[in-house]
Amino acid sequence: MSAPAAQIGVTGLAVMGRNLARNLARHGYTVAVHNRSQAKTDSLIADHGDEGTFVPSVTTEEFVASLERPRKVIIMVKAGAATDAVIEELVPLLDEGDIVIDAGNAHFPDTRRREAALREKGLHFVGTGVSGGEEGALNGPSIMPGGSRESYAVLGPILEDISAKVDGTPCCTYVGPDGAGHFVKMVHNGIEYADMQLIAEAYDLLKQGLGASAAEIADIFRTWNEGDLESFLIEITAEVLSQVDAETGSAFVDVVLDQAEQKGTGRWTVQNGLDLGVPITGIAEATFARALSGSVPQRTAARGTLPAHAGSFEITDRDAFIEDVRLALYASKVVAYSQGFDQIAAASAENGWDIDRGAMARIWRGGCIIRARFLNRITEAYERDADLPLLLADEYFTGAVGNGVAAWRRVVAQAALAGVPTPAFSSSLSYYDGVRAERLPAALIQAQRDFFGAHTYKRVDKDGTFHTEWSGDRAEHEA
Ligand code: NBP
Repeated sequence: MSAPAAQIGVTGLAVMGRNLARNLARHGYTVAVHNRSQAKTDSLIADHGDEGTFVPSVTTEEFVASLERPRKVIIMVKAGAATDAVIEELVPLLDEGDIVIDAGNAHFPDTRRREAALREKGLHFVGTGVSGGEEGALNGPSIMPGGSRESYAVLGPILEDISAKVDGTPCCTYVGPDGAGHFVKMVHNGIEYADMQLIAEAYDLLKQGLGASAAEIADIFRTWNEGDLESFLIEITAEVLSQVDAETGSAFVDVVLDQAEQKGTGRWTVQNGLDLGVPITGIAEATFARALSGSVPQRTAARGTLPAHAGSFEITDRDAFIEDVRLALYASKVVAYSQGFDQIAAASAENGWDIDRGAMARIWRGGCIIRARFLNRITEAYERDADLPLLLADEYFTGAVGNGVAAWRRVVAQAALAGVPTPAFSSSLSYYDGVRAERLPAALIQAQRDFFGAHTYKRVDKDGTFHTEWSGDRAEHEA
């Protein structure tokens, strides 16, 4: 008897692929499964074969043959060369109209290249962001698919089915053509960096400002998780801070080496922000803060050498300080998201992606690492005005952030006086003050540029482009 035709296939059965395949099977889909080395396929069937209908294959040829048409093949392998290798193997075996889905963490320019190459062969290529780690892949991730609308019509219902749900709404929607899905996933990860850094700064302020223990700070985060800050990251922060190291009996966080690693998506986000000229200072500071933490020779050279000339925190009202830090955290977080959504808007305009930012906030409400209550507020803001030029300027956010500005200033000022680094808190406040300024010192920069490079300038009082003869009679000419 021939094996049943599978509705969808997954190749690459490490933690993510294995769990995504199980998620599909648990939702009643017949799932073809394949892995380069057979052992992972065998162990999936041995451990979880009873969770649904799997069609295991040893070779790529068998795998492709086990799929109904149009074939839907999810690739879940290590991003980069492995993805190209798998595509190369698959493509000659596929037929026009088949859909190849890359659900790994591809860099969006690679997705654009692959989509164009497969489109030429009559195939659909869907670069899909998947967030939520292995737990999300199994129980419902946030899914950000790009590619053609035609492919989404076939694939979308399946992906929506297996995605996380919030209030009955799937955390999956069509993002936009070619690399749009992976782009949005990249910005999601960049925002995740900013969110984590801001939480870490809040923890440090509470620790150094109040001399609070990890367990005490865990309780503060637990309380915060009942309000506007409610989110997965705040929740797990409380969990991590409550953990006691079995070996030493110390707080777990105190035995972890203070060097944060990164896999590269934060760096991609910052590089792209620079390419687009969009200030994503929250994400950039978060990425650089990780780099600083890992700069061991520099830290060794500076520790105990660079004078601090710092005072200490002067906190008279413990609860008021905690509330100030909470408000500063919320305001800085809104800045980071506002900047990330600006980046999405800029890339969308540049690439003709037509991304609905409110929908992106909606599909991030569940399944993914940055899932949070306040994403509803972002969706509502873009529902009020789909072309909102600045999320911070939405009526809800002006109120919510405005409410905390005085606290934010106090926290950043106290940290600076006490010599405690708050790169993301303070740069976010600077961004806030910069973007709302009546007039910026950029006028002087433009004048300097005209002085040494004849780069010209515009005037506040009349139209046109001008240059001053700096090395001559200093007369102004229209350029
Ligand atoms: P890994 O990123 O660890 O990749 C391992 C898989 O890639 C194995 O199935 C391996 O096959 C396969 N593979 C490699 Br390596 N080279 C290959 C090649 N040349 N041809 C065919 N297969 C090859 O797996 P993962 O952690 O499950 O992540 C999968 C994807 O999902 C990645 O792109 C990752 O960035 C993304 N992602 C991961 C997470 C997470 O939390 N882990 C979250 C979101 C997205 P083998 O078994 O034969 O070696």
